[in-house]
Amino acid sequence: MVATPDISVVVPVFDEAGAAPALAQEIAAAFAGRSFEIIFVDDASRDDTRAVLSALRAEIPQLRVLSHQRNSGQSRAIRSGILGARGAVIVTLDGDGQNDPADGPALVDTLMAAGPDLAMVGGERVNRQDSQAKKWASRFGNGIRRRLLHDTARDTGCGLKAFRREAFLRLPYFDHVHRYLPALMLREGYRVEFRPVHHRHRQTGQSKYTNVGRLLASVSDLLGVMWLQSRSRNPGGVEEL
Ligand SMILES: Nc1nc2c(ncn2[C@@H]2O[C@H](COP(=O)(O)OP(=O)(O)O)[C@@H](O)[C@H]2O)c(=O)[nH]1
Ligand SMILES: [Mg+2]
Repeated sequence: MVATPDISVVVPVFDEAGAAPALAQEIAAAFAGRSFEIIFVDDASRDDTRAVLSALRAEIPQLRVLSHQRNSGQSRAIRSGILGARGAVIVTLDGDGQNDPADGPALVDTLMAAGPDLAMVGGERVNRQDSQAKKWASRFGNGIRRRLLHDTARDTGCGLKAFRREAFLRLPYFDHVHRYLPALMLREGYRVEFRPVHHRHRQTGQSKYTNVGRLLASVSDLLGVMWLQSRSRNPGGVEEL
């Protein structure tokens, strides 16, 4: 393992024993030739996820596995991974294999080519491979969120994102915060950009979210983020004399 990698790829997983090994191999192949680590965060899975990932460390030297004692959700798992990460650049992607790791390096390159004011390059799923009901709910939710928060994001549910660890650490945490990273980074005074990425069918395992569950959570989350925005003041830079 490299001493201090440039890039930490963080993958939240809950009951993804079927998808995780192939995904870890794909990530290692996609980032080959770069200085990176891969951090899978097992969120107290009920299947073999933990054991499967633990064994895989023998094959993939860059792989680290963090494990929650209690299930705490996708946002918390992402946060645990980022807190434990050593890279200055974080790449997140879903643990079910629906994001294509091969899209990751281009997001990182776009981020690194810009100045430090660009905090994040988020993926936007093109030709999304989900049920019609999920796509419809997502379009509806994204539309409302964008109108209320003015976060310029068309697809915050896309798990594939590259961002600066330091910028993430400045943001507040709440369950499902991973859908509000663009709004919260803009609030902090950063810029965010988006790039089209591929999307694939879920080959194994089951979706952990229902449209109704997501809708209920997003009502209070939207109100909470609007409150955060209303209470934000920005000094436009801090100068030491
Ligand atoms: N750590 C953690 N990850 C989760 C949880 N629920 C979902 N995920 C992960 O979040 C990603 C997206 O979830 P998924 O069920 O595929 O949602 P969908 O693609 O919108 O149907 C996958 O990597 C899941 O393993 C959870 O409770 N904890
Ligand atoms: Mg999925």
